[in-house]
Amino acid sequence: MFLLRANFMSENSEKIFAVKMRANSGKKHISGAERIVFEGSIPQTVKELLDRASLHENGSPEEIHLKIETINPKEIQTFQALPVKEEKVKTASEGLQKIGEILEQLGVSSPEKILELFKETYSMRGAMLLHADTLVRFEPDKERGVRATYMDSSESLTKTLPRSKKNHFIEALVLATKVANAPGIIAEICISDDPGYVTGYIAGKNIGYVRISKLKEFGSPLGGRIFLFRGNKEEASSLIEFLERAPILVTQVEERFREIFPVLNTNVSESLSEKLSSLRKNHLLRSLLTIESPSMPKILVNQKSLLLFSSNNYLGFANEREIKEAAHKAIDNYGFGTGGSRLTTGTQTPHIELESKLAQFKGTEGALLFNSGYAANVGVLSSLADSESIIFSDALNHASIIDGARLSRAKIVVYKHNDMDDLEKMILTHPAEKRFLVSDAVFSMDGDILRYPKWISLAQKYGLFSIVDEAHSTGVISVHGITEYFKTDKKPDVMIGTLSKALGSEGGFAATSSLVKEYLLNSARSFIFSTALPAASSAAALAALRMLEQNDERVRRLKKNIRFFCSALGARELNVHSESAIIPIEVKSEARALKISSKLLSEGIFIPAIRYPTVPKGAARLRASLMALHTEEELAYAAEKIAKACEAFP
Ligand code: WAQ
Ligand code: MG
Repeated sequence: MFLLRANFMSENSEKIFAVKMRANSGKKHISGAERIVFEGSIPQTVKELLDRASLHENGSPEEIHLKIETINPKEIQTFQALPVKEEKVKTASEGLQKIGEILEQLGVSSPEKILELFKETYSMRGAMLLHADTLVRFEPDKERGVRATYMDSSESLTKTLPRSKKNHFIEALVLATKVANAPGIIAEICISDDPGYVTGYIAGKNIGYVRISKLKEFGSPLGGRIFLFRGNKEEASSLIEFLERAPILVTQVEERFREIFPVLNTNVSESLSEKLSSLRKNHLLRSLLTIESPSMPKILVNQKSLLLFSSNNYLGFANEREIKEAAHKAIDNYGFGTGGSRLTTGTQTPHIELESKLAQFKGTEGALLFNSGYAANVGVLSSLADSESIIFSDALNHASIIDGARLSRAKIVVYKHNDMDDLEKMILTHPAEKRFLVSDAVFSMDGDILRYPKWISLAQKYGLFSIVDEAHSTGVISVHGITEYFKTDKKPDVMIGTLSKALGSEGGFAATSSLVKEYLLNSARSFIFSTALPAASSAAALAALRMLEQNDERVRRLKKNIRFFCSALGARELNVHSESAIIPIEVKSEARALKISSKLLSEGIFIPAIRYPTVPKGAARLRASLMALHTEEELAYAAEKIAKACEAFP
């Protein structure tokens, strides 16, 4: 202790400062933190504290208070961090009971009464200062409580640890060490007021820092601190003086930290929660919606009926009697799980039947099933292209194409969205032995259609291996997809597709030549290392393909709905255009998109807000997708509500 003190003095060319930050929104406290640092670290420290103030789960602050004060190095006292012991408990009451037991060991006669007093600490900014035996309170200001302050870990002086990350444990240990060393204190009990933090502690000079894994229910904002002491009124005042004035540095905090947290895990989870708060702050946090019914125009959410404009079940096949019966029958004949990957023991008759049907449907020599459209793109691109290849990829291609291209290690050349001049320029300026051209047939976020005739002629002119992803085109822009839509015989080398959208089932596929199919079967890792889809999925898709070929009525109804909906929106001055079932309504800002979408939700219409990173920042939109089964009344009603919601949030 003396050595360290001498050290500060010899370095007194550099002054020492306390830097404190407190952020609030009106009367609501949002966050607070403090540091003790050398003068040179002030800018960095201020930056970290400001970042922290603006990134708190409690909300964004209206005011941030910063206070920077010099500290007399001679007054600084140092204490070794309390030893830490962990108590894992299952329930909060078990945790509180642990505290009761420790208090009894300390000779406190009424632990339950003390714990009950936490009800009163809830609204306090500081701690309750309580006589351990008489339970008399000694805070001069009972609403505020007593605050321990002017303290930090000694490491922050000598190292520039990146400490912007909120670390409950480090800060609590520093505070607990100061409090435990205060004259007359016998223990401190702490429950966080943070709804997401249920770990708390009891600490004292004789008991150390006893970390208790659960002291309250997750989600509860109840918390507080109670300092227990023994002494008279005068002793209480000098105790308060010490807590509120004496500058303290705590040594060995990092060491304690490493003792209880495996280094990596802690850093990872800390950075995860930071990333999540930043997403929340930028209106980019996602969560799940639970639907209690089939994916149809009307769905049940929380037992409430909603109009759904966000399903890829374009033709309604996901809930079609004939198709469900085919799946039931397959379950009866083949069971549900397949028990193996396709190359080991997972191939059953319906897989083979479906593959040959898909080949016939797409007019290719063969087709290979994958577990999803995503798996198909990833598998096909990563196995066909290699580090010597170039992949020319549309700027708005789906994430699964991007991921597959990245996995292949090929050079990726991105050309402007649907811009055939730019594509040709890129082709001319990027020579390579093996070149691939890949595009969505219908772009998933904009709903526009690939300029296929020009695109395929460029591929053929320059000898590029061409891959089209037909996820949103098959059964939508025409029965068979993009080549039929443009009435051309020129086929790409591979057509990727999905069974999970218009076909109402689950899985993906690649329709291609026998040669490519055989190669994929031997090398596409997402194919090789996945358990085969249930036979029921194949049987359902097979039934859907048959229905689709027998009668294109659903496709025609879907197209009619698209035209009707676009003109209903157009009549209300929302200019939208689409020939696919995806109809984007631009709203630009992420916050506005969320507001409009939640207003619509409150009116019983589900249209999701699509935000970064799915679309570029500032290009947020509502993305309506239509089904053949929507009625004109439903479409007209939604168009009216959408237009009104857009007006309500300009
Ligand atoms: N001095 C006195 N009391 C304080 C102070 C302070 N500097 N700061 C907060 N309090 C009081 C106030 O009433 C709060 O409502 C309450 O304590 C809880 O504060 O090992 O996050 O900042 O992982 O919410 C415990 C860490 C974290 C356990 C505690 O406290 C662990 C925490 P919070
Ligand atoms: Mg808190």
